[in-house]
Amino acid sequence: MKRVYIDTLDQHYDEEVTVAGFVENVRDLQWVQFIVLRDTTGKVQITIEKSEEANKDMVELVANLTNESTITVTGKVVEAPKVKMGGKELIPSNITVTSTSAATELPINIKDHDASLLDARLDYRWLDLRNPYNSNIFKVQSKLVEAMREFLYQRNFVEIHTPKLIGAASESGSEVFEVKYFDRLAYLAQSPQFYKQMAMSAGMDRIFEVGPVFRAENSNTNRHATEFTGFDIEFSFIDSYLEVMELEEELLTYALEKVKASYGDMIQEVYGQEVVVPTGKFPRISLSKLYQELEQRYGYQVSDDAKVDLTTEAEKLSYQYAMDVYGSEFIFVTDFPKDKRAFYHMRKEDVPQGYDLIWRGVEITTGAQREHRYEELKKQAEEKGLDQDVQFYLEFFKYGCPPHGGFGLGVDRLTMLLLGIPTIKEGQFLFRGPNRLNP
Ligand code: AMO
Repeated sequence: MKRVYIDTLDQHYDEEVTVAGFVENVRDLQWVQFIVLRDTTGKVQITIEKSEEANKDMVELVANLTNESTITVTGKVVEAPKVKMGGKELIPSNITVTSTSAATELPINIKDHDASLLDARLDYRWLDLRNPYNSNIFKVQSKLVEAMREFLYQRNFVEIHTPKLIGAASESGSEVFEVKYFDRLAYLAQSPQFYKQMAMSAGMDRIFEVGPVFRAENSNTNRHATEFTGFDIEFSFIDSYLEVMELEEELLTYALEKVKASYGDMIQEVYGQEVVVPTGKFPRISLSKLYQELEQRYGYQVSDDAKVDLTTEAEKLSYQYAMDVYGSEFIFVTDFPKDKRAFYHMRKEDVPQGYDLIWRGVEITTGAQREHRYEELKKQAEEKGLDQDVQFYLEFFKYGCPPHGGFGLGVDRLTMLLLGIPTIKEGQFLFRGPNRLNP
């Protein structure tokens, strides 16, 4: 089928074209019938004069057409200044119904994204995503990921694909899903961490992966999912984790610039969010200094026990702090205590050489320089009681491995924050959480 998209109809006045999409609405009046046809780029009115003898069959077809059926329409594009939908209409010579929607009433309201309960919307996600407010989220997400990939390709990074079925728990040993694997157990990867480091040991120098990440976390928050898309990067021959932070600054600045150029106006108009492209380095602060600042400036107090990590409230307030003091939406937090960080983070004077990056008050990244020296790494794994679980991983470091570092970004969180949507459930094509495995 030689088909044109609705947003290009302006280039086809007085020509005959074919369009295809969903029937958003049908009005059957005494003398005329109107269809609102929707494709992924927009909507157009199709007008059928009932009195025209040639339209007889078409008129009958339209009289029985249900909303959300799919049709293919061939017709002439004509200027019609009075028509609200772009000042044009399509006068059809042929309409073919390619699928019939079972109901005139849908199980959820797809015209107003706020009208139905979120759970019902997720149950009928394929209908929910027919609302452009919801599906445009993925156009933006796609652009964001494309831009990040592009940035890395330009810098000679190689995209790899690591297995998600693994023989031993990765990272921490907790929060891991077990799966039956023939007559034994396998696990779903909690991150590509070990394999991206293996690529460093393999001499691949600079790699990244965009792929599924599984976490058996029973968290019902607006930012947690049990499966999400991780954007993971690793590169070799670094002197310090500061280089990892620099790469991330550049990557995000590049990606936001590209997203703004393509969708900045739409994001402002539809989601009410400005895409702010960072203009310089992101501010950096140690965890303990951050707590001091939050207390002094905003009276935020927590027990010393809580100060060993970022509380959700501290994350939120760190956004205010970064904006008030630096005019930055991003802030790097460093110098976490070693028992709160992964065993594979390199330590200097016992301080893990890593960071969290907070954007608009939510953690989007953990990154670090890794411990690449076999003996040290083994010791750090033993300290956390993980040395048995990670034995296969320790092998990667026995036969030489360059100093390296990297970070992991959550694509779904980035999407949610970029568009200011209230929950990660809407930033994922299909949300997976403790209580949701369907559709
Ligand atoms: P971390 O566990 O911090 O680090 O994960 C990296 C980023 O992934 C996102 N994220 C999540 N998104 C949605 N739901 C979740 N349950 C969830 N958990 C994490 C966040 C987070 O910052 N291996 C390290 C990364 C590295 O050091 O390279 C890791 O996985 O945006």
